[in-house]
Amino acid sequence: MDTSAHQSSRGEWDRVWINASIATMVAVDGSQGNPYGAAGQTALAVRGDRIAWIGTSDEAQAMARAHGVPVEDCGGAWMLPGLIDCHTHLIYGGSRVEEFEKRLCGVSYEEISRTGGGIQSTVTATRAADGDSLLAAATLRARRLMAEGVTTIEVKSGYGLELAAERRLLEVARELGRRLPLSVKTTYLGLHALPKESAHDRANYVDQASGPWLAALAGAGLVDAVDAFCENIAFSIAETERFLGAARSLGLPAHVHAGQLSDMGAAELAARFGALSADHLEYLSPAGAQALAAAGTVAVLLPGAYFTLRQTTPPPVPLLRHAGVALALATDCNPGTSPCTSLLLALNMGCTLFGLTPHEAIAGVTRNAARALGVQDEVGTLEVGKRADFALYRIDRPAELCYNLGANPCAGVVYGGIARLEADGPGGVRS
Ligand code: DI6
Ligand code: FE
Repeated sequence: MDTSAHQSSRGEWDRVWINASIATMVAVDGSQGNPYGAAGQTALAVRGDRIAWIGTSDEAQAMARAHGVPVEDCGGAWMLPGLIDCHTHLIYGGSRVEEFEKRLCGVSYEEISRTGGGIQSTVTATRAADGDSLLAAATLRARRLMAEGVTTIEVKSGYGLELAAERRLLEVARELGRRLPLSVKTTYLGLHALPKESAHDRANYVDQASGPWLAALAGAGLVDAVDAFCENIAFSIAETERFLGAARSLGLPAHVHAGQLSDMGAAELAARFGALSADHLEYLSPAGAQALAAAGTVAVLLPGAYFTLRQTTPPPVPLLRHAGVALALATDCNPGTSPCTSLLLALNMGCTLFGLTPHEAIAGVTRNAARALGVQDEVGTLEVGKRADFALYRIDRPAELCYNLGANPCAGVVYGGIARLEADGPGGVRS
């Protein structure tokens, strides 16, 4: 896409933002001075839901005066592409706060799972919840993400584990995208956990999830991609392969939960299927990293889960870097291992726990997160022709987004060219 400043006739702007420090997040090879892009360009114009022009504030003001274009003064705020949370389990019933509290009061994991805790308790609560209550709870979580400048999220199913409940989760995800100024990509996480009723019939569960359930959900237009938790406590390489093969035959792209607790070769499997992303990757071999690089599969790192599980082996970032794998970061928002609705906190953790540079971390929630969802032609960078999704931050430099612990410097969000300049907080998002 052309980032040059002269793409549209200035009379065709709907609105122009001036006096911003613009981080386009366009990859600039060998860029030393400003890896965030757009040095000297401080204005951005919008036409419809697209970015129409990027240039200097002087030019923008002259054109705005000549053509009567409305001007928004950013007052020196930093402008970034709308952030993308490319891995969430945002929709679920119930909460696991009691479990959290019990554990911290000395109750063992074994006791908790014997008494119905853990992932199965979320499955039970999710199956019992109706669409409206799932939507209400997910809306609250989505608004917390949006208040930080998030404009695109991925949402996985995986807490229904039976056709009707999985369908309800995916329908709620679609509804969320219709109701909020937020783009939602849906993922059918058919292989997340084995439901209790299938404890003695694994093969049948995998058959159902890969066959009739996948076909029905995809046929209803509810599935943008699929995902599987390939892990010794979840699903094997062979089971994951069966599921991904079924998805491929329907033309659906894949994500894979790979290497969270052990290296079973799930990254290589993801690469073999040309997956959009392989996620977690605390346990990854050099061959796995090479395979991801060769396939162009994005590594999605999830420091919230690493932190919550108090893991001590971080993903091998130097290995991934050296292999040339694109790195993304996400919240992994889920009730069990990452009850996190702050992508800015994930940025901080990506730097402090995993050793990403601030530039890598920010690319991981913009440009590379877009790639992880296959939406890089639409969003993820600020370029003429892309959707006008951007966020404004009151910060001195982009790294401040990673530096703060628990602050939200977002001063406004524009989604599809429509401004929401007031930082009106989680309750005040246009809907
Ligand atoms: N990896 C995780 O950490 C979560 N799911 C997954 O695939 C755990 C989900 C939960 O405990 O509810
Ligand atoms: Fe996850």
